[in-house]
Amino acid sequence: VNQQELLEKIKEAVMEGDDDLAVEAAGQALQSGIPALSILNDGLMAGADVVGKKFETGEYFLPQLMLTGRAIKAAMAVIEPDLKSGLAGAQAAEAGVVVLATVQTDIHDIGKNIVGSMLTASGFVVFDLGVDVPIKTIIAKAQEVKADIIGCSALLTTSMPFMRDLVDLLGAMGQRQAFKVMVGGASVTPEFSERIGADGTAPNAVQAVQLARRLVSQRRAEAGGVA
Ligand code: B1M
Repeated sequence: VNQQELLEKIKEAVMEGDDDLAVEAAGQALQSGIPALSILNDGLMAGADVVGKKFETGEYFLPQLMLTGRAIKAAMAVIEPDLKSGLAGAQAAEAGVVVLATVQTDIHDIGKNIVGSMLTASGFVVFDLGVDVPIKTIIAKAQEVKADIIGCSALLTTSMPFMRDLVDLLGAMGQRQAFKVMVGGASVTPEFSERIGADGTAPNAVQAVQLARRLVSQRRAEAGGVA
């Protein structure tokens, strides 16, 4: 079987919501030398996209969405160690403090969890508040732990406006400069991030780590060049 076929097999396992097959195919793909990030992006997320579209058009229903979620989670357990070790140089010094949450009304957490675990593997201290978290709770935690970054995830377009509300609320509290705000999730685009006044977004967990590193250096430079 060639690598393209293996990625296709992963995609199909996700589409069928078959967690055993997803685990088996992810393992085979790793063994054949496919990078973990490609398994995530071109296999798991590609399959999720197809299921999402079929759900939208009424061809699939909620149970299929749930099985797909389960299959992605199962395959993630296989590729996560490789994803983490692919991250260049976990820093000895604390890379930064991140408060992470899926915003209120949204319970999707697979992507957020991957981002959280990649950040942790890269030396960040991550406070993961879970799903459906009110923006006030997120801000309060960020203040409590003196976070460098507030990271918000949302997959529902109806949840995304809460990210804008969070940025606005920080502004109203005179706290906008206190934290960098990073947003993400399947429908979040760089344009959206800019429009709501966030500090950036990333399409996947590896790029989220790179962004977080950039934001922390910016923040430390702004705070007076103390790196
Ligand atoms: Co839901 N769902 N779902 N779902 N679901 C979507 C998001 C949807 C796009 C499917 C579709 O119709 N096309 C659609 C939203 C439509 C819209 O808003 N326009 C949808 C819907 C409608 C719903 C319900 C409303 C269905 C219903 O009940 N009628 C319901 C919502 C419940 C709620 O939240 N209140 C619902 C429920 C569910 C399940 C619970 C069954 C399950 C989630 C299980 C779980 O998370 N524990 C589920 C699933 C599995 C999906 C799809 C199929 C896959 C999501 C996923 O896990 N992807 C999804 C379709 C899709 O996304 N294409 C869909 C894999 C994951 C690795 O990718 O989360 O994008 P992702 O994360 C990536 C990047 O986005 C990025 O890095 C991650 C890793 O590389 N990233 C960040 C994520 N967060 C980041 C934060 C950052 C930076 C990067 O900085 C802080």
